[in-house]
Amino acid sequence: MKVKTYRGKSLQEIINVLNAEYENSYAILSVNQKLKWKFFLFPKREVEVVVGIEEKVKVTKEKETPQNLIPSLSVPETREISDESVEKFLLSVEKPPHVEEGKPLVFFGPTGSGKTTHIGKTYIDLLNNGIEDIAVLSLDTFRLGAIEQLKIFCSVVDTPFQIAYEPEEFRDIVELLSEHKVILVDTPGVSISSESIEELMKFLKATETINILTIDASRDIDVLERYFKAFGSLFSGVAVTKLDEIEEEKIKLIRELIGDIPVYSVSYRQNLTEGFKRLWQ
Ligand SMILES: Nc1nc2c(ncn2[C@@H]2O[C@H](COP(=O)(O)OP(=O)(O)OP(=O)(O)O)[C@@H](O)[C@H]2O)c(=O)[nH]1
Ligand SMILES: [Mg+2]
Repeated sequence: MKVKTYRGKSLQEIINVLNAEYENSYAILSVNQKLKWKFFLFPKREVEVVVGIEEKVKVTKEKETPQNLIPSLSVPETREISDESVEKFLLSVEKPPHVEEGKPLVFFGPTGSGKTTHIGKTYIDLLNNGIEDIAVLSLDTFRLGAIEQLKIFCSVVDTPFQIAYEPEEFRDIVELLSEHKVILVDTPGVSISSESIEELMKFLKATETINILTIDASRDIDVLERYFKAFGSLFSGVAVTKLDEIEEEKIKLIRELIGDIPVYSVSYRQNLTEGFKRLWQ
């Protein structure tokens, strides 16, 4: 399955194009509506649809695509970090060691740092690179709706999804899923408080995992520094999110902060199908 983003004036318009191109072999993963300001006064409504498409289906009527409905890569967003800056950053950082098959990648970090989005982006990136044998697991049991987000995503992309409420359950589920090439684990947001770290530790001790501290690049450097100190003993690497929300200069500070800690992946767009680079293999 490939995942693509379409933008147009209305959902119906996008559906018409999808029907013409892919008949029934697509699934809508998410729908968003945005107002785009043009010439300051006149907002333009834009609908953004993320779609999963069966790869075997051939695009038959390409010519019928309306001019105003172009796959997202060709639509520039208002605030963009240059790809060169991201590339430069990625070239300078430490690469993570090879990830053993079936070893869970646990994304943990502060609330709102982009963990769940990062799992979605990782999933799509793997899929687009031919890796389909993926399972998703969530420890995110505290927040209403938090599980739903991933559960719906997994059901649409037809991927095993499990929830672990207790450390022992986590260990058992990981064992059960160990046949999968990649296991992605979402977690509840943690604060620097020892209580929330201890809670997470119980799970991480239950089985062998690769723990990835997910940091939001737009947070103040001293706040990030505190997270590095608090979680220092816990993680094998970092995932850096929201690089699109910072000025070019700040990338250097983030780079300094990371030092020789391996960077597993970075994201620099809110959208699931864009702005993501994975360094782990
Ligand atoms: N601009 C931008 N926004 C992002 C990026 N990654 C995530 N976001 C946004 O950040 C917000 C929080 O993302 P989540 O994935 O829900 O964060 P989380 O860490 O799972 O949050 P909790 O589960 O509440 O701890 C959402 O609005 C995302 O769309 C990114 O790379 N760029
Ligand atoms: Mg989350």
